[in-house]
Amino acid sequence: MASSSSLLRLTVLAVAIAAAAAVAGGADDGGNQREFDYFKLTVQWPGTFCRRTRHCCASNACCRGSNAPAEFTIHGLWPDYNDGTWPACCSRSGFDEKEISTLVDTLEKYWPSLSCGSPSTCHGGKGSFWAHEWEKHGTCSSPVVRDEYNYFLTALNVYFKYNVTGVLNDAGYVPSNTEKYPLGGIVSAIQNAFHVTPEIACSNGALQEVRLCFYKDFQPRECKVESILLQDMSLLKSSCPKYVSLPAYVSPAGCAGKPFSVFIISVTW
Ligand code: U2P
Repeated sequence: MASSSSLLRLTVLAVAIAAAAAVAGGADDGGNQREFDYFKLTVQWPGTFCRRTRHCCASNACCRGSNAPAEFTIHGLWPDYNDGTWPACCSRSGFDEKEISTLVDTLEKYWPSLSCGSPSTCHGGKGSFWAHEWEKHGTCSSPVVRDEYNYFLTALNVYFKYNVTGVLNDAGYVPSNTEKYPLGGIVSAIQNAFHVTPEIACSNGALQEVRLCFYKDFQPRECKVESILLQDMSLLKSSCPKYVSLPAYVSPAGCAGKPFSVFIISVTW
């Protein structure tokens, strides 16, 4: 018969193994991650992002010269928890570009990669920006978003419906390499349009990302529950100064729109 101290040791071991499995869930099959609470659509500003481009490549939309994106583009549609954390890598369902072949042209335009790097995917590899977003976030979006195709299509639909670029332009916040705009004014413009407060992220004083949150039926909601809002006051603590820039796109030095001219030739012929 087991002594009470060995029973205790076994219990402690079992609890430790269970806890480790829960933390590691994202890296494995993700089966033990609980269902998410809400969605967050994050859009990024190419004018800010493209300033950091050091070299060009065909996969980087910053390198498209005059055809580079002039609107906010999608970073991702992320399932999140109310406590400010999020699940990741929820299944072994690897990215398959064939499944979204009918969406590729639209995704190239509105959900392009803004860098040449290959981000990590969930199971030890590297892949495209889309592969990263699907494996890390898309796989955690069920049961609302059933499969890869539906995940990308849903993100596009929400992005088109909640047009951050249009709202900011209409409020007079247009790309400029000389102006600075009040962060409060930008937030108010989005609040007035969508009746929720966005999260805003900046890089070196320039607006980099706008994040909008949604219930699972894609009605807009606040990103954080009130108690968390009070705790961290995400806006006040944001990476943004009181006045932010919205940089106009400048072709990255040394890129000279090269991959774009290759693209033109293939289209013309
Ligand atoms: O903010 C840095 C990175 O953390 C991930 N993130 C952030 C907030 C959130 O609500 N959910 C979330 O997943 C993003 O990771 P990525 O998709 O870029 O790998 C975000 O960029």
